[in-house]
Amino acid sequence: MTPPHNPLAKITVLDSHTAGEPTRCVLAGGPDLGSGPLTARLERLRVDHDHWRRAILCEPRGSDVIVGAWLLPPDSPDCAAAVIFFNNAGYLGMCGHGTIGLAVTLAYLGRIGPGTHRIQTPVGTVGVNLESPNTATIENVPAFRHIAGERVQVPGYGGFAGDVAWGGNWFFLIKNHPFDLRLESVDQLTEFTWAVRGALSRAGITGSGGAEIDHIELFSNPHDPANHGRNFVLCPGKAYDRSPCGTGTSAKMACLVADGKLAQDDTWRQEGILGTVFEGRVRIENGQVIPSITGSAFITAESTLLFDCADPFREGIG
Ligand code: PYC
Repeated sequence: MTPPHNPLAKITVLDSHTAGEPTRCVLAGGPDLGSGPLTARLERLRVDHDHWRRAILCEPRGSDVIVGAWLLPPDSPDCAAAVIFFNNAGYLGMCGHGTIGLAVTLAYLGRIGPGTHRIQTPVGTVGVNLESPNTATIENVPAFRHIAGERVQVPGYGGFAGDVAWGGNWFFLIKNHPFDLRLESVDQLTEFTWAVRGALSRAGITGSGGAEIDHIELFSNPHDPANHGRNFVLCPGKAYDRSPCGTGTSAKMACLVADGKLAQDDTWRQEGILGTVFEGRVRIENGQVIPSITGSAFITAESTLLFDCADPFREGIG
């Protein structure tokens, strides 16, 4: 008799969205990444088990928009958890919306309570203050502007100036452009920002140490006067961030501090393309800009992903 199903594996996930941007938190199942420093475990996932990233996030079980948050035991006793963020294209250093989603997920599971916690990420330990079951403030890794006003020639569009900044990922931030940042224009915004990314790469414009700039961020005036600015962020796998982007807001605040336009404890209300808002602040410590981002997340699903040996798409499409 042929068995009806032949599961290769089961992976338990909890899905949430933060300001509209989804996060899939991997709770159990999947490969053993061993122990030791988180960067070594990320390397094991990247080199030996990358098919699991695609299987969990890409179609037919996921989509280009989802960011994965692989929950792991911390290797430091003062941390509540460790996490590796990933998407349809690869791995992220940090993820602001994802960390808020993770905090709300851990609260939903009863693994953390109200108050402050520390979470390890591959680019450093971040702080989380769980303020309510759905709201958290994260304290990010230090952010900084690497290059101010770099010009790039974008084929078909012309020349644009932007700042190169780190907010846990590398960003190119453009203020002056001809586009209206509204949902109806996302195809046009995606094509433009994708062209900017290609132009930066061809021109050899990078973050420090030659790091690829894989997030492009456009700014405009906010639609809601209660906010300070609106953004559109293109993520590395060509999906746009539905949220105002925590690492992108961190990079923006580092540029504002460098320009003398934001000081410690000022509030920066960053509106995203859906109109949702992250509230940002900075702390300056030993000359470093340490951003905080407050946002809300909601649990959307508790699921078990099944991977059948006979399924031609068990490792995802793409
Ligand atoms: O919130 O930092 C963020 C983020 C990065 C990519 C998608 N969201």
